[in-house]
Amino acid sequence: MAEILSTIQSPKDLQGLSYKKLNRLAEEIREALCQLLGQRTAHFASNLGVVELTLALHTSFDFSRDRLIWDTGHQIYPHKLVTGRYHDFDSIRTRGGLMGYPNPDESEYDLFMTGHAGCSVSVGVGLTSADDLIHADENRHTVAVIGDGAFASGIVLEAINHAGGLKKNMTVVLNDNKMSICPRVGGIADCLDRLRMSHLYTGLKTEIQRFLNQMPVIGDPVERFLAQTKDAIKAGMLGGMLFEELGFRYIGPVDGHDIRHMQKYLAKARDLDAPVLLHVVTEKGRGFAPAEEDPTTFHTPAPFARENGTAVPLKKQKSSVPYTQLARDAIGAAMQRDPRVCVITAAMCQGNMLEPVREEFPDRFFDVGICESHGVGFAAGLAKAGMRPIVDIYSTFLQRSYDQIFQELSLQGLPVLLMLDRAGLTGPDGPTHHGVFDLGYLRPFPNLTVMAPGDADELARMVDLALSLEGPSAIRYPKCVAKSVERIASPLEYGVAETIEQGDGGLIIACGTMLAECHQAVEMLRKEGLQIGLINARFVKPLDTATILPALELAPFAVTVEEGMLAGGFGSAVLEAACDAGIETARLHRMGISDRYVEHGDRQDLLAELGLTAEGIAAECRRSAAQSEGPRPTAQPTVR
Ligand SMILES: Cc1ncc(C[n+]2csc(CCOP(=O)(O)OP(=O)(O)O)c2C)c(N)n1
Repeated sequence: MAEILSTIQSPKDLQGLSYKKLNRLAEEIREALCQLLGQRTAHFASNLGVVELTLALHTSFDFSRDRLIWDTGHQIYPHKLVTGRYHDFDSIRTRGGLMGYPNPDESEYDLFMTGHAGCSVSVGVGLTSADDLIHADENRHTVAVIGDGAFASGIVLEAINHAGGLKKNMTVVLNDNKMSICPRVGGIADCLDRLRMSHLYTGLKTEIQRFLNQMPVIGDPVERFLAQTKDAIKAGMLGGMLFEELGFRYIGPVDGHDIRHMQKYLAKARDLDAPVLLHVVTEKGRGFAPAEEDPTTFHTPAPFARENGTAVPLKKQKSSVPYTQLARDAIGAAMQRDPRVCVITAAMCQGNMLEPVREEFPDRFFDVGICESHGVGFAAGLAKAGMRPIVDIYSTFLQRSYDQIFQELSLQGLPVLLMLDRAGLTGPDGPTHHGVFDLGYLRPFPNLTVMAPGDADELARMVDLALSLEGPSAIRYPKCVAKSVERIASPLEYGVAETIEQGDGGLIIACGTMLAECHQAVEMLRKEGLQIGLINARFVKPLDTATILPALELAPFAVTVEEGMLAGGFGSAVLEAACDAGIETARLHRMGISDRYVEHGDRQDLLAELGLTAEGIAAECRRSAAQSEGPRPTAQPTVR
């Protein structure tokens, strides 16, 4: 089936192809995408939507010298397929295989490793400016491709402001498919909706048809349609003028599935002496009916088989409950109990599994779009006025809000709860998405309580505790099925760790859900005759020095275990506390992620490579036990 695609070694091979062949190639690319989704979870609907756009871009420019930046980068699969990676495509998102995002190590056509939304225009402005200074005679052109969801990020508006002022020629292709992962939100979304209705859009007829179908039956639909279309065209022109006022030339809306049409406007954009916003209208999920109908589910669907145009899930949904769901349930329960509690997501309603909460509490559910920094600032305002906001954002994306956590939350001491989902290794998305920096970036704030549930049973209790606090707090939990660690659990008390096992052969201090692996390691070692103590830290800040330090002092060795960067992390906190208390630290070993980026791959495989499994932890204990001189004689701990 991949008759043409299999012959494309580089975009240069696209140059001689007729439109008929390019359109056939588009079909083959879609087929390759569908086949991949039979094998594993991957980004799907966004990629189906940009097939023609990708071909138009690569036939209009030579990106071995011109510059192409894919914003976010999750829609890069068709680009990978035509830039020499067709034969490796099956390996995408697997350990050692192609990355699911742009990766400069894979191809000269991937300029930046991206993964977080909103970076493309800033980077593009930088490239354009440098090319003007360094490669002035080479006439390189920069193109940033950005979706309408990412387009509303604050950083994009900052970049547009800058580019409009610099007035240098570059092209921002706004890929407008009306969707973020969920339907896009906000005033810019409304503005784009009206722009889509303006006269330049060649797909207007279909749009009219859809529009009429959606009209309520009261009144005369045709009359109402005409009135609204007139308004839309007027507003559309004004919307275009908005970009013009900002210093951009606005072209569009253009049908993003018409290669010839896009080539025409890309050439126009290249030749204008100004930054250009090319507004391209595409359909997310294009070419596969189930994805067209439900682009949210098909943003990153689980593997499926195609049967008569439908998608049949291949794997049974896991029946076990992930931490994300426990978090969602705890949030919902808190909102049920307390009308001051509200929840904020940054375009990740689906990923955060918050749909039922959105349904039940529409007034207290806020999707701020891909605007994490605004989300935290917004929460601060809500808290100041008396609400109890919960900001539910993936660990990696919360990094975007660092200054708001500092200025608007911590400095004000406001009671906002940050829920850091996907904290730890996230698996196939890779280094752009691993949530491994949070402990390092949250620990320095003096009044921020930082918790990490040791197991399934602690998460909801931590949410309740956090909501009872008068200051800011954070709870981190990973992307995995929630496990329970069998024990008689002690009640959750503020700032108090839980001692699960006593043992004079050594000590493990577990941070967060590493507890289950640590617990298993203790059991394995016990069978070998090594009695290891186990502490479930529960609190990263404040650290329970009253429990941890005496145990540390008595133990022949101690190991801290965390799913995150070692620099500034939980182990560092223990090390600092020990050092401050004058306890010898040579026998304290920290397990976690050393000074490097972790690649993409199956989460469990990645953890195993890092030694963050029961076997790995047990092995570290055996090594440490062998190095230590046996139990130390000190009877009295010096710190209490
Ligand atoms: C800073 C940041 N927040 C959240 C995400 C998660 N995310 C990945 S793709 C996506 C939707 C992007 O929508 P859009 O830009 O319109 O692209 P589309 O998928 O519709 O083509 C989101 C929210 C991210 N990658 N980066």
